[in-house]
Amino acid sequence: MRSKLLQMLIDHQGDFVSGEAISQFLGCSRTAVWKHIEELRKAGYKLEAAPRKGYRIIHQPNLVTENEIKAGLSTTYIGKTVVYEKSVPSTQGIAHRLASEGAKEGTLVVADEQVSGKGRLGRPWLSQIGTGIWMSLILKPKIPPQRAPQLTLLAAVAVIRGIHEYTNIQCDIKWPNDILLNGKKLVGILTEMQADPDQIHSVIIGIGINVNQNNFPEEISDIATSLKIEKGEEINRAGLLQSIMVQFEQLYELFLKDGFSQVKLMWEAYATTIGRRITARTISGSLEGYASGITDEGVLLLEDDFGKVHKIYSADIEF
Ligand code: BT5
Repeated sequence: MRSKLLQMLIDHQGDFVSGEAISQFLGCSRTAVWKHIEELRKAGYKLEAAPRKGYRIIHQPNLVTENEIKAGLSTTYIGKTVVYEKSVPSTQGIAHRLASEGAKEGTLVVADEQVSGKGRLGRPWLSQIGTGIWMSLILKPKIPPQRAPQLTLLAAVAVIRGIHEYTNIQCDIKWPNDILLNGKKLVGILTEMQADPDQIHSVIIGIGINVNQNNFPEEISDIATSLKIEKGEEINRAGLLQSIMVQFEQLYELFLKDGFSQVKLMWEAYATTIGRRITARTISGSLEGYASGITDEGVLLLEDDFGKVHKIYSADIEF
């Protein structure tokens, strides 16, 4: 109910909405409206109340709580169930637990802070409080487990398009899971799976987006950037998150209906890795060569100096 009230006030931004209109819209008493308004104030909203005029929003805090994400979210199922926590070890852990307890497809776990955010191969993901979008999305696609990596690429396209739609900033993709802005890392994506050899139970897509950081801890200050650093202004995190959910749902529906080919074309259009000379550092050593493309499974093809094509399943790429 509070997210409906919030959406109503946001839709009338600047204008008063009468207590009567709100109580009719929500189907509750004027006293209940007043209680909800007080709750929003406690959450950091500045709301003006005027006799005979009603209420209006003066200031919205930059939050990613359930109410903010749900207010005005125009998807059917992606991000429609939100589990918000202020501080967690990692949203991935919570999403894994919820998935095995039967959470619905599209359930989104979001936190303001992760104290042990995870990257790939046990690396850390630094997730400072209140600055980024740290989220894990639960999917239950009926596809063979070998196709799950395609969802990492789909997620990257969804995030790029969502960021562009909301901020007009154009980023690019570095295979397989990084989104870069002006050559620095803006987004990391971590895909994990609960599956039997021939059947997926859940795919957990973890996405970390640097949004409003002014600076970073020393260990990543040379390689990381945020939307605020590049754009010079603060970005509303819930608005951006909604924009990404909308893009995600459209692409995911396309993927389930028509397969990977269209998503692959979009991914290739955003990828700076393809068509360049690269070094791929894998756990079994380094390979140098020309990145000629990706396969339908999202595997990177690297042609070495002897013309031999190698399939790269997992690696760090350097240009
Ligand atoms: C990734 O790993 O890029 C995947 C990151 C996924 C994070 C999300 S946040 C929500 C969900 N919950 C989690 O616990 N994880 C997911 P990888 O490619 O291994 O990159 C990790 C490397 O990126 C680190 O070793 C650092 O060098 C760098 N790094 C760490 N934090 C960063 C940040 N905030 N911004 C940019 N680079 C960062």
